[in-house]
Amino acid sequence: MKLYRTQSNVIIKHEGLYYVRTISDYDALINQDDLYTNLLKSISEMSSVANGEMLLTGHLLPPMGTQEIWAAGVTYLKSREARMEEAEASGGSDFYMKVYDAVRPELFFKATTQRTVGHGSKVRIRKDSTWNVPEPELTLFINSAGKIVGYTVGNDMSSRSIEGENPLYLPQAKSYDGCAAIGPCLYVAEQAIDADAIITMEIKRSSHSVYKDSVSINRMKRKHDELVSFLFSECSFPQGVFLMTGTCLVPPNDFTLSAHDEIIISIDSIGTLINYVSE
Ligand code: DO4
Ligand code: MG
Repeated sequence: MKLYRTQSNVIIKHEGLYYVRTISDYDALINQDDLYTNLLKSISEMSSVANGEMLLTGHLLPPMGTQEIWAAGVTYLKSREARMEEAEASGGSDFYMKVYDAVRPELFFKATTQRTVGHGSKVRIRKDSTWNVPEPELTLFINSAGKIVGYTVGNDMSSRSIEGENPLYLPQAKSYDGCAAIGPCLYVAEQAIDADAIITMEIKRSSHSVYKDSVSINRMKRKHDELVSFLFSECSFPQGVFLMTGTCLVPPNDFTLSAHDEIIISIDSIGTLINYVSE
C-alpha cells in the first residue's frame, strides 16, 4: 500500500485502486503501531476514485509531517571507500575506516520538513561547494514506539568538497536548504521490505544520461533494527522519524552535479523519486 501526499489530501493506492482522504493530522495518521492494518480497515469503508493516477501528476509533498529526517553513514563498503579517498588530503580517512567497523554506527541529523522537498521539486547544491552529489538511500519511517512502519526513497544531497576538506564540516556538507528529498510515497506493507530490493540512480543532463547504476540493499553492512536501536537509545521522536540508511551508489570522482540536472532514484516496491537541481 502506498500513501501519496498532496496539498490537501492523502491518496492511498492499494491493489491498483486509489482512495482519497482529507487529512487534518498527517503526523497522527502515520504514527501508528498498526499502520498497515488500520489503513486497510479505513479504505475498506471508502469508495475508490476513478482515474486516481491523475491525482499524482506533477509535484507531490514529501510523505512526511513535522518529523525530522536523520541519516546513517558509511553503511556500505562503497561509501567507506569513496569517503576515505575524498578525505585523504585532510588526513581524515581513518575515521571512515573506523566507523565502518565500529559497534556504534554513524548517525547524523539531516533535515527538517522545511529543508526537504518531495517528488518533482528542486533540490539544491550549496553555493560554497565545488563537488556535489546526490546519495540515493532507502529511507525508513519509524514510529514513536521505535517500530519501522514504512519506507520511502531518499536523496541525501551532499557536498563532497566540504566534507572532504574536514570531516568536522559534515553538518555543513549535509544540512542546508533543499538538502533532502523523499518520496514519491510512503510504502506501508505487512512485511519488511524485500532484503534484496534494488536501488537504481540515474542522472540526466539536458535529457542525456550521464550516470546510471544499481545495487541491492542486501549489500548494507548494518541491520535496519540496529540503526533504529542506536537512534532511539537517547532520543525520543513523539511523531516518529525518518532515517536514511546510507548510500552505496557514488558517481565517479570527476562527476559533480550541475544546475538543471535530473536525478531519478528508484527502489523496488516503493517507486521512483525524481528531482531537479535548482539554479
Ligand atoms: O560520513 C559521512 C556521511 C556518509 C553518508 O551520508 C553515507 O554513507 O550515505
Ligand atoms: Mg548519505
